[in-house]
Amino acid sequence: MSTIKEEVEAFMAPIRKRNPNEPEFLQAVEEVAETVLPYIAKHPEYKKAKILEKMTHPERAISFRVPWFDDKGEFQINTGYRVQMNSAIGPYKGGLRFHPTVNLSVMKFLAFEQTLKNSLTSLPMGGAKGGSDFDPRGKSDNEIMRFCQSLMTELFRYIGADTDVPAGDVGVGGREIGYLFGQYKRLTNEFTGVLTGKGMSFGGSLVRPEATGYGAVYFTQEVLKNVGDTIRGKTVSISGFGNVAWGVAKKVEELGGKVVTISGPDGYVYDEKGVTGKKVDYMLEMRSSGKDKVKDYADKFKVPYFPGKRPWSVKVDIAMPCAIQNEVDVDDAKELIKNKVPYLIEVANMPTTLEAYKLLKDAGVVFAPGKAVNAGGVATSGLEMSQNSLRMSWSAKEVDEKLHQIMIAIHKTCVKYGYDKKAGKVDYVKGANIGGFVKVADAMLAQGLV
Ligand code: 2IT
Repeated sequence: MSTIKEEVEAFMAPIRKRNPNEPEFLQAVEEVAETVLPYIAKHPEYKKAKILEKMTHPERAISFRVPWFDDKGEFQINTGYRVQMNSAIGPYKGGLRFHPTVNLSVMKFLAFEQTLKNSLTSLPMGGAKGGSDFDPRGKSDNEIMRFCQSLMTELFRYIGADTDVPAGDVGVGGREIGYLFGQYKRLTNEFTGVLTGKGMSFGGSLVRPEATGYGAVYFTQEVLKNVGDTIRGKTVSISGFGNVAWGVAKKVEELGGKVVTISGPDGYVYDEKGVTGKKVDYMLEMRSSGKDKVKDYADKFKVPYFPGKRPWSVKVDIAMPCAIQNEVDVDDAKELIKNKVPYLIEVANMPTTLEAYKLLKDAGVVFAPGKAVNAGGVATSGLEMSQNSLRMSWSAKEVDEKLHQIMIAIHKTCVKYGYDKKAGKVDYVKGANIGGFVKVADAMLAQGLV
């Protein structure tokens, strides 16, 4: 009998060989393999059909040139991507990211995570991700528009309301979705629900802007409830100050908790009194300024600012990384453990390195993975698709209630597949990975060798 470690190594060896120089993708696959392989061992039908192996091959990975003129009239070129990972349970679905760190590895890890995440939502959505290494920082509105139009001029031939439905992610918000939608409509002469996160005047859904953050806090509520605890009175550290961090801050305040940090690429701010009220709205102002830094918050509200630092050394009750992959490393994990932070709730996609996760787990920190916690964003995109198909729109209350129920159900799924009787606690990583895997795997089995 081989150990789990040996089994994971044997599984990973050909994947490493096939995907050299793709550390993020390999990291995401390895984390899933560690928990799903032992499950597959008890389900020979998945093993025989090589379901998990197949899931690591994108069904299609597209990369293309995106030429555009900047405001000085200079020629600029970026790379655009769309990785269509898995369409077993529905049309491809997942965000577009504009960020200088975007490359094929990042796209593939995100598309792989998205496949399991979308399955967890219980809605019929396959997994995809796309974007570009374009850096929106400091770009004018016209430059953003020209870039979006050029990207869509190539992307439009691969997507469609029943084929692949992109949305926003880091660096892509309502403004970018508007420009992308306009160009798609112009090229195809069709007004369809081909993108989500649209403006309210052209098919968007209420609560979609708040959904990722709200969903994350609803999930956190369930995690706490499960151990007889609540958010009321808890201090929370968050990283980032974008759309997701904003939604988290709003909901934490509403439920009586207190967010005490936000961060940007320039450093973090510590606001002992809490990021509340007008200060939450100011996050949006900072975001739309395009400056990508949080020092302005510290200057405006006269709170301490720590340049070049991440917020994980602050002693809090709940740490919620909301920014980007691998933003919590081994040193950060040691700080969190030293400060006895009881909960690490991932809100970004894979914000914790594999090594940091293992340290936190061994130290008994309750750890919830991004693919479960942040699924409320894409779930509400799924609700936007439903509304577009119905040619109707639901009230904010209706959407919020559906979102809340979906997050409660995802938590239940995590408990179902992740509860460890011997330890008397839930392994959320295991629960989310197996819970997401099963539905996709069953659909893949049923559809044969495709
Ligand atoms: O990571 C994510 O789940 C997203 N960026 C949202 C994707 C979507 O299709 O709404």
